[in-house]
Amino acid sequence: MNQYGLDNIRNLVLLSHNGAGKTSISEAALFSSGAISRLGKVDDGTTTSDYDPAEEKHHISINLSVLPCLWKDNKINILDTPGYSDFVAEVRAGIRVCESAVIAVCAASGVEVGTEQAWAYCEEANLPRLIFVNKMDRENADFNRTVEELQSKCGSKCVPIQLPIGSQSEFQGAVELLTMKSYTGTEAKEGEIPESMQSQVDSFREKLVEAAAEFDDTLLEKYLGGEELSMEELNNGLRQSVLSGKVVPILVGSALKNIGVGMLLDAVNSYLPSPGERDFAVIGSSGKEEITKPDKDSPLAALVFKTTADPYVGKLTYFRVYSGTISSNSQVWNSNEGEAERIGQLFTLRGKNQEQATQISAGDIGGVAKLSITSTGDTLCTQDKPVKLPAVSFPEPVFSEAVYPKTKADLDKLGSALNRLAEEEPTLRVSRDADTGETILSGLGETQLEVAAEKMQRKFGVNINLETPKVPYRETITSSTQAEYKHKKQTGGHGQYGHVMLELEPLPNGTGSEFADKVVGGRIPRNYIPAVEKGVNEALHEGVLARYPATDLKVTVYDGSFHPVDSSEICFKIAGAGAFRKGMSQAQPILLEPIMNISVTVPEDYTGDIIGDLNTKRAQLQGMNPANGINVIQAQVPLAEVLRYAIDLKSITQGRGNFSMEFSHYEPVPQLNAQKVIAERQAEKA
Ligand SMILES: Nc1nc2c(ncn2[C@@H]2O[C@H](COP(=O)(O)OP(=O)(O)OP(=O)(O)O)[C@@H](O)[C@H]2O)c(=O)[nH]1
Ligand SMILES: [Mg+2]
Repeated sequence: MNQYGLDNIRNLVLLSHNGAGKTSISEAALFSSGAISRLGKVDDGTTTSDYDPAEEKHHISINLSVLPCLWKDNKINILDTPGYSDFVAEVRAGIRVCESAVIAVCAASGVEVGTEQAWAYCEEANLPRLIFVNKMDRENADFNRTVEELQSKCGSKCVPIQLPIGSQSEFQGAVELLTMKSYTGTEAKEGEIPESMQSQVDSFREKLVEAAAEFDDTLLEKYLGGEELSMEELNNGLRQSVLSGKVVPILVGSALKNIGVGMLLDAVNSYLPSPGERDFAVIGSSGKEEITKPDKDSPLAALVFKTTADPYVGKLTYFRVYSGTISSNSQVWNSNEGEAERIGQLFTLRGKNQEQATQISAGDIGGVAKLSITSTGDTLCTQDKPVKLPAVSFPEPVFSEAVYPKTKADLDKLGSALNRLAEEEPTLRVSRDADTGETILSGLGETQLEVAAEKMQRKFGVNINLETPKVPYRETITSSTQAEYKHKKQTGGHGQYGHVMLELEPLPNGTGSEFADKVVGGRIPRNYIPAVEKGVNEALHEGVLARYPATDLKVTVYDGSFHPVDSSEICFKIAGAGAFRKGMSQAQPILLEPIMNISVTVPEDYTGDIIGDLNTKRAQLQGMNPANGINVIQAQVPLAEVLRYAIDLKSITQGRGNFSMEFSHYEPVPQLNAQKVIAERQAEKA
């Protein structure tokens, strides 16, 4: 497979709403091209793409897979992505390293949220693309309705270049509108266009020819002049329109029955760009982004877009070469780290299978094991011509859970396992909450974290439970008071004596705690004051309501007494802490909770639902910014109410919404909620 380069490769990312059939399409493509000899099935867990045990178990894709196949004169690197939104990082990585896309749409469900999302990503990345209307064999499959939905949601540039022959259980194949040839069955046997379809074929062909001619002035003139356009002219016209993003051809088929997938690959070869046809951006030593022509004889520039922990070879790095060539057993320069990296044996990958390669050159995708300094997003290049390729942009984590190891042995391995996990998945973050002491795992959703926990168990042998993170409540006082505590014990010989009088006053929200000393006349000797302060500080860690840290208050020691023989530092520490606890109980203590600034971005239609939901969460609306059909809703909301907001937002908007959140300040917890928190805390401590 080594002689494939800039002109005869297609890097193709498969995108869709979850379950529209990407993995089945890629499996059928591998089978039709002879890359595999047995057609696997998602439902049996036997596809080349979904080889990860978690994918086999859940029957969904979780990881990006690279699936090369040879089709006629080209090598097509199919990048199969997950449709489930928690794994969107894999989609972003796939889009970043491909020149073109195929969006799969289910002929029964039509355009779904994930279809719109995929479309938006392609528009953003400016990717020439095809649409494959899949599952034509299914009950309720309806090609015309799906095309209408596509045209109304994605625009009239979506144009069918095929029409299905039959539908649902009668689905057999397709008529190609440009060539006017009809193909049926898995073997794509050529046959007659069914009589009943003739007028429909004519009218759709007319529209397609118009679209093919529209963006080329000479063609358009010929067409308008009533001249017949040659097949070559039509094909070229259509190709140019697809490359410039003015036309998106719609094809049709059934991946499960392997009908239409061969024709899809033909269309990929005919209409989608090769790596040589797409310039790419590099950031040179000046720091500026420049657009460059790909060239296999230029110095190396390769982007690392994925890192996995492979059970056999260990750390496995996937890269896409943009220019130059990378060779096995060589040395390259990692420009992000500013260090040399040793390259061992290179591979081409197909799902979990690796084939040794001596070189991977411009336009192609490869893998290498056991790199030491390189991580996802880095550029590999040469030391004398260092460049950086813009990295993949990944979304920020929005959903967190606390990680609890099941046993002591799990605890010991936890840190390193979590770090390796985060290395594989750029949207996973590990942190420690200093207030609650919990280890927090953050990602894009509940499913991603569940899968991550399974992976920890399977790959690293670490068993964990995931729990909703604790809220870092605090306590404060609402009135001033004075309190006195005398620690006095007479036990046999040497006694114990410390006597402290404190004044407690509330401070403004967010100021923290202060300690002052107003003792005069040596009523407490100077050398014992630090011990009093230490006692107070220790007591501050656990307030009197529910043992949450006390804050926003001032503690002044103003009097006390001592005993020349029995007093000691420890006695004054005990007395300081005792006086503080007594004072805090007297000073009308209350519970404080963290309030977050939340910003929710949704299509305008969801505004009412979002606000209604936020109202049930004790939120205070701060503002709205509707523009272009999108509304950004800003509010302040207690953290306790939005610990699982990622899940709520997804269910309200079917995944069409985004949000971000940051800490704002602490506020008193309303009485009823406070009682509940205190009761829960007491039960927990007991
Ligand atoms: N009837 C029918 N079922 C199909 C077809 N293609 C896929 N399926 C079924 O649809 C389900 C999902 O297919 P996948 O290939 O896993 O879809 P996917 O887009 O890769 O799914 P995710 O990766 O999880 O987003 C499976 O049960 C497939 O067997 C088709 O052409 N016809
Ligand atoms: Mg899949």
